[in-house]
Amino acid sequence: MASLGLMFTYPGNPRAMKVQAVAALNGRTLEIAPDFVMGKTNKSAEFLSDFPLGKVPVFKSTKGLKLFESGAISQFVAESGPASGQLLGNTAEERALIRQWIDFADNELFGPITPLILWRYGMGAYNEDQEKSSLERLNISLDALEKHLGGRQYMATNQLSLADLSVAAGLYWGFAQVIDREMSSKYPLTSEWYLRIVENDLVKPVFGEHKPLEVRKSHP
Ligand SMILES: N[C@@H](CCC(=O)N[C@@H](CS)C(=O)NCC(=O)O)C(=O)O
Repeated sequence: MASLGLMFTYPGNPRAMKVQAVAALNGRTLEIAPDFVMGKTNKSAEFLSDFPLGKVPVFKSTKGLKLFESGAISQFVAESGPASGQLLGNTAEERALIRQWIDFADNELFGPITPLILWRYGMGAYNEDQEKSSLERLNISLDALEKHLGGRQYMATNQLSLADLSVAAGLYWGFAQVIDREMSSKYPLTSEWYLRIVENDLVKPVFGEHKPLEVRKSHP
């Protein structure tokens, strides 16, 4: 089947993985811009004239639609195939619940996790106050997920939806750098659910093998 379009991103970007997993579940394909260089391509005049924020992922559809924000790109890709009902919801209630978890992932997971991982990836300075407050925020979010997942297989409906992919993408860097064995043992349902999503047959080739973090890096 013809490609839906071209996505610009760097390798290992969970926001782009979310989009690619949506495509995989929907039986659709999209291309990844082959020569993209983070910090260079996305700051070039040509890129900025299409996408002034200079952030990735961004997407150009084969029909010329230009999209930034991974949530909007995911929605477009989800709408473009036979699993759109599964991914986006079949009723007003399902669509609202799925949207709720998409927003939760952006605000309550990417929000606290980003400052926790930046210095651990060597991309910023350690700040003790920020580390403490971000960990507190992350624990509140994980407590909420753990309570919600009691008796549930999936985040919003009874099948894998964009809610699951968005929350898994939001936790991807967290499980890579922050949520180590000790921390994840406090959140068994969330940890099991995360594996259920990232090890789904269609999702796994996108998210890659999950390698549990033994002990997170402590402050420098
Ligand atoms: N809300 C946006 C966030 C995009 C974003 O922050 N992307 C980062 C990389 S993961 C970026 O491109 N940063 C470059 C910059 O801020 O200059 C989305 O979901 O797409």
